[in-house]
Amino acid sequence: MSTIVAARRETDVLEEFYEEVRRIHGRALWQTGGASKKPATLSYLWKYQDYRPLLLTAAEIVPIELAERRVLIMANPGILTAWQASSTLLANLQIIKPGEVAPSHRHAASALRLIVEGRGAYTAVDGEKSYMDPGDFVTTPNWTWHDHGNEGDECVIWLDGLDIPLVQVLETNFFEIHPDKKYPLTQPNDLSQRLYASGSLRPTWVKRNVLHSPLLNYKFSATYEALKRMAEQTEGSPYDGVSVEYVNPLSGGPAMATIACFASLLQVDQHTKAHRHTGGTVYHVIQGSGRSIIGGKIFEWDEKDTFVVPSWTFHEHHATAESVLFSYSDSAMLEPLGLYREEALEENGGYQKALGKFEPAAVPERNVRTV
Ligand code: 1HN
Repeated sequence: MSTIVAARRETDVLEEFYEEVRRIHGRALWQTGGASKKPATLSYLWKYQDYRPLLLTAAEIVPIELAERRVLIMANPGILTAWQASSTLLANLQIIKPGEVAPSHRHAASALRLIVEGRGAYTAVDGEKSYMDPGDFVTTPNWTWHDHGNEGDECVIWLDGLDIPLVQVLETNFFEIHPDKKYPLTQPNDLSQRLYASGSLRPTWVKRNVLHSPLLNYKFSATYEALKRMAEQTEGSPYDGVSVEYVNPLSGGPAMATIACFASLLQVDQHTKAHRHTGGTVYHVIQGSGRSIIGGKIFEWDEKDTFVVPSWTFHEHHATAESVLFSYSDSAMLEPLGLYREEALEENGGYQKALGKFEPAAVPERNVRTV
C-alpha cells in the first residue's frame, strides 16, 4: 500500500471518530484550540459627545415608566452579546429628568455610579438616601434595594458600572422589583458618610463587613483634595500616576467583592509607563484630556469619555491637561483566586510604539440579533 493511501485511510478513520464524538455532544480537546482562544474584549472608546445628545433625546421620547432605567449601553463591538463593555462588566450612561423616580429594585449584580453631569439627583440604597454631585462615586452593593430620583431642576446623567456579565456566566442572576416605587427611608440621609468617610476611624459598634463597603457615596470633593495633597509630595505609580483605590473602610479591601474602583490624578504632560495586568478595566474621564496607548493603538480622550482596557493588554496614559481618571475592574476577584498578574513593558524604555489610532468599529446591520 502506498504511503498516500495509508495517510488517507488514517484521515478517514479520524474523521469518522470525530463524527462519533460529535454525535454524543462531545469534542476532542486537542481539536478545540482550548486555552489559546483569543479574548473577545476589544480595547474601545466611547465619546461622550456622541452619547449626550441621544441621552437628551431619550429623556424627551422615552417615559421613565417604559424604561424603568433610562440607560444607553456602551457595547463593546468585540463581544457578541452587544451589551457589555468587557468580558465581566457593563458600562452604561443613565439620564434622569427633574421630578422623575427610577423605582426600587434589587439584583444579584453589584453596581456603581459615577456622576457625570447635573445636580439634584439622589440614590437611596437600603433605606439611606444620598444626593449626588458630579464626580461622586456611589456604591450599590449586590442585593440591596435601590431607587434613584431627581429633585433638582436639570437632567442628571451618570455612568453605571455593573458586573452582570460575570453574574450571568456564574448563573447566579436574581432580580426583584419592590412593591413600592421608593424603598422606605429608614436611616438619616448620608449616615454612612458620617460613619465611614474618614476612612481611618472605625465605629466600634459596627460589625466588619468584608463583602462590600458600607459607604454609599465617596464624594468627589474629598477624593480630589486627597489626590492633590498626595501629588504635592509624590508622582505616585509609574503606571497610574497618583492613584487611589476606593476601599471598604471596614476591611481595607475593594469597595465591592467583584469590582475594584480607582481614581488617578495625572499632571499636565505626565506620561506614565506601560504595563499590563489581568482584569478588564473600564476608565471614565472625570476631568481633563489626553491620550492612552492601549495595545499599541492611540486612544484620544476628553472629559466624560469612557474607554476599556481588556485584561492583559499593555496600556499607558499621557495627559495633555491635568486629568482625573476614574476606573473600575474585575481585579478585585482575581487576587484571592490566584489569577492576578502584572508585568511592566521592558523594551523601548517602558513605552509602547504606537502603531496607529483607534477607529470606531463598523456598525453591524440593523436589527441583527447577535445574542
Ligand atoms: C440597573 O438596575 C441600573 O439600578 C442601571 O440604576 C443599569 C443595567 C442593567 C441591568 C440593571 C440601576 C442597569 C441596571
